[in-house]
Amino acid sequence: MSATSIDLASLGWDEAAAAAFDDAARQSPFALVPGRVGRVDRGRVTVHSADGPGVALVRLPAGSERVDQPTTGDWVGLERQDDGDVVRRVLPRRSAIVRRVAGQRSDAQVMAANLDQVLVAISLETTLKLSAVERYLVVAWESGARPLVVLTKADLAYDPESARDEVAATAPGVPVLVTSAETGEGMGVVAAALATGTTALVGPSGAGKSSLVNALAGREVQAVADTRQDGKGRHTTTARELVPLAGGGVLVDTPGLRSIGLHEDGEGVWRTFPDVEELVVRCRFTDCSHECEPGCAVQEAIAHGRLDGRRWASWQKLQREAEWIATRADPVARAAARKRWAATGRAGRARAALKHGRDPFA
Ligand SMILES: Nc1nc2c(ncn2[C@@H]2O[C@H](COP(=O)(O)OP(=O)(O)O)[C@@H](O)[C@H]2O)c(=O)[nH]1
Ligand SMILES: [Mg+2]
Ligand SMILES: [Zn+2]
Repeated sequence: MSATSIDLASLGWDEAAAAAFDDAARQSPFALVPGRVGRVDRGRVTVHSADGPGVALVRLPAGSERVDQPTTGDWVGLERQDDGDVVRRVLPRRSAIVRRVAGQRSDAQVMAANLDQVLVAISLETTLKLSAVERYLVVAWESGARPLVVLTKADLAYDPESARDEVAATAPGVPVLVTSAETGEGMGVVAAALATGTTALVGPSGAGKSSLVNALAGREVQAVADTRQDGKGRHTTTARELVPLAGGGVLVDTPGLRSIGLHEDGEGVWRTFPDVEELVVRCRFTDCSHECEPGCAVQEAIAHGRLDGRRWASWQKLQREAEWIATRADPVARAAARKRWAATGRAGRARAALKHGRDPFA
């Protein structure tokens, strides 16, 4: 345990965290101090507390499930023992990026917790994959935090501005920033956007996440992949996963956030595709497959160039995937979902109707 005392606020401590900690401390038979989880290893975690970072064992109350285990970004109640610290409580999460590893709910794996923003890093070095942007945005919205897209390596791009416009059109309501860790372009704007709260960086390996963290921190806190001939970064083990920034704000950069899948059939898809959902809601046919019915609002929009066919296909794919994941564990729900897929989009329409305060089954 280091002797330096640090301010919990620099770790993202706020009133909500304080209230959750007071609750947990009152209920616990142990004397607890607050801390925030950085790195997680098997049975041991690195916890940042007022005394600095330290390794702790995890001993949660009986009956705790896998989803209850501490993860990067969690606020925990720490018991100080003579021979080391013990995590006794994981405080309730206000948002989280979750990966479902198997069908059962108890197998869900929480990758990062208590996020205010999710930064989707996309490299401009290679051809833009808009469907990948959409997939990460679904995951970001699903977490309960606000998404933000950062296009990296602008110095290697032929036309960064038109790439930005293309992504902005694909990400309605989401800020899209262009940066280069190499030249420093756009870095001030990103720093300002991340100056409050906790931001997790997601995106493919090699997108430049660790370079972004280092540029923002103003020092080498994350290992950056060696440049490879094929232009792809390779996975490098990272030492720091919770990085407080000098100007405020906390960054979360973990290797686990490179290839996250969809979690469940929540709001992520319609938040990512408000334009598509609106068309689906407007379509006058209750059982429309939106494929070939004359007068279908979706097909009309595609025909008139108001909806990109690529984006429509992307919505269908993510929508089906989300429904499939949500129903894997439950054969009855799965059968119902299969029926719904026969009339693609009905679920989305129902959700959108609910969102607008209408009867989804009217
Ligand atoms: N030219 C250029 N290279 C970059 C930039 N950002 C990252 N890179 C390089 O891209 C590779 C992958 O970067 P890294 O930060 O490790 O990506 P991560 O896997 O997302 O963490 C490394 O070789 C970096 O040096 C940039 O803005 N410009
Ligand atoms: Mg990295
Ligand atoms: Zn239709």
